Amino acid sequence: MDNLAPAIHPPSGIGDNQPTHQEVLDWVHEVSMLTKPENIFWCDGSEKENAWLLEQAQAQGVVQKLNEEKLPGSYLHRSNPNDVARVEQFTLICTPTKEEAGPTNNWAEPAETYAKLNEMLKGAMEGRTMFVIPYIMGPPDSPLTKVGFEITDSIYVVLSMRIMTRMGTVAVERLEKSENGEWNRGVHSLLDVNPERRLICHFPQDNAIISVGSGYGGNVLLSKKCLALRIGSYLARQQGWLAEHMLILGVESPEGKKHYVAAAFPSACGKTNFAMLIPPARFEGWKITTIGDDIAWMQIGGDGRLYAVNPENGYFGVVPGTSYKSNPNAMKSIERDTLYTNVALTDDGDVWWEGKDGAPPTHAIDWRGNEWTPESKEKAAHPNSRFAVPMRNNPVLDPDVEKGEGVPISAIIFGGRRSDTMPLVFQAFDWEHGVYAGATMASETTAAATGAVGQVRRDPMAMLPFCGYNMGQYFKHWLKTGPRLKNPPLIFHVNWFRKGADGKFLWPGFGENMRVLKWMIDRCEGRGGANESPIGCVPRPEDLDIEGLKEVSPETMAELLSVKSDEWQKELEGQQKFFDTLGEDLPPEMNAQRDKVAARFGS
Ligand code: OXD
Ligand code: MN
Repeated sequence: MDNLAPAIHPPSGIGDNQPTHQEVLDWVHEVSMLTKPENIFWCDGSEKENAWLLEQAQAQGVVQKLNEEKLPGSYLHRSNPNDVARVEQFTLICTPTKEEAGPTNNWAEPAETYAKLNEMLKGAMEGRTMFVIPYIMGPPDSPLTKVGFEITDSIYVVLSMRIMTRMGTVAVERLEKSENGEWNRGVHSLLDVNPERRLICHFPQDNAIISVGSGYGGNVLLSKKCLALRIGSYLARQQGWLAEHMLILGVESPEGKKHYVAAAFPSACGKTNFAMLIPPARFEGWKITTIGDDIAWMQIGGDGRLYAVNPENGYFGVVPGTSYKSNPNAMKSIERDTLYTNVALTDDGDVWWEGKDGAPPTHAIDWRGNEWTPESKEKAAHPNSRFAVPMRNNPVLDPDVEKGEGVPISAIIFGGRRSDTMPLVFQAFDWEHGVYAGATMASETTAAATGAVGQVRRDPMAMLPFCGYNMGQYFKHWLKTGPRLKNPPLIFHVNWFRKGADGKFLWPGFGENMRVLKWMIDRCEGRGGANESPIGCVPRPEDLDIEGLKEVSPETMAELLSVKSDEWQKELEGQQKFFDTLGEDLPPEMNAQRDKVAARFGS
């Protein structure tokens, strides 16, 4: 754990790469006058710096080196047990008016919040080192790329940001060349890692973030959820692009025809697995490649298509359940250069988690640092334990991942974790209907955020915890984007998680999802049959290639693709209730689409 680790003093040539940009210098000076660190460490992202920081982090017990033969270049970090997930109730959007943040966000008045945070940050870094991390989000030569600076007193944050972003001199250079001078100010302090003093605050108008009291990735790697999604979505609306909680993958046919697809699923619904999918034997010659596993920034290209970049440089994935069965490419990616958080440590310096291939170890140290055996009641790894790994480790990384203009998107997929109601897949009739399908997305909750697990909650476009402004305005921005596209992507909705009467999943998921993806690609190419149902175009069983998929009987297939009127009456009521909470900003098109579905059901 890195709570209150004392200051570290680098030798000359490390930590002294201070930029000359006056605004950055003034801001760092101001924060240091408030937080009173013992020293300031200017990060440059170099190998030399990283090696030195890793030594210090080990000496301070912040990370532990893992077995070099089994997991070269890999480390384990344990977070404070009270600090293992995002905290949505303490995540604030601080816009001048409450209305701008909208009813789905926790709003706080900016001036009052700054005052409160300044009070909390007074002297917060005394006796400690303040790190300044310059980073960019996006490929170095993309017009979408954004510059950020994060100040932190956590060495774990520095080590993680080096994996998750393009960090160091590249950001300083980009800022020097920038025409609009736009850059994000992020301040993070662990304080005393006290849940009572934990706040993740966003100031979209100031392009600023202040996060205190947590050391958990989603709350403190300010590049990711805070900048790339919450502030990003706010900037995207102003600047006419889209910042979305979506993976991006490439699908290449044996003939070499390639499509790119972006997909939004709520946290811990298998985005990383889907982004690295290995097609089953039946699809020999098909290739899936990854552009990104969590976030997509998309803009309209000169040809009127939607183009996407992945702003990140690494993956911050959920570990439990990752195995050679569920995601062989992730397993290969995390064999080296990986920073693990809150997994179990085996006696030979390897890592273990529930759902890993093979038998559990007979003895391990669990994520809390306690002795663990298979008889223990506690989990060995926390359900939201994570890996942070550079994307270049991914064996199926797409060759165009660094392309500044991005990759053209043929299809957008929305999906959630639903035991019933939602068929395996359907296609929206058009862009507006697709926006409604995204706006009404719902999912059963998981361990990626604190709170009850397993309850259905509406999570429009998987952005409920990440939209930095009013959700109704966000839907409007989506609605406006469609007509600006000459050749818009088709929009689909999937559900890998439907269950039968026995409570078991009906669809095997993982690599077999290729079969559904193939149908979507067929639809993009003007092929692929479907039935027009009240909720959209649903494939008939014969439209999906399920050859070789023995575990799915014709009855199961029929159940998976069924659209049941009684379930949908309930669903439409749930949608209505959600829409009602969005108040006057909800675009009328959303209720109109809902009414059309009801009318198609004849109600
Ligand atoms: C994540 C999340 O960590 O969505 O990606 O919670
Ligand atoms: Mn996510």
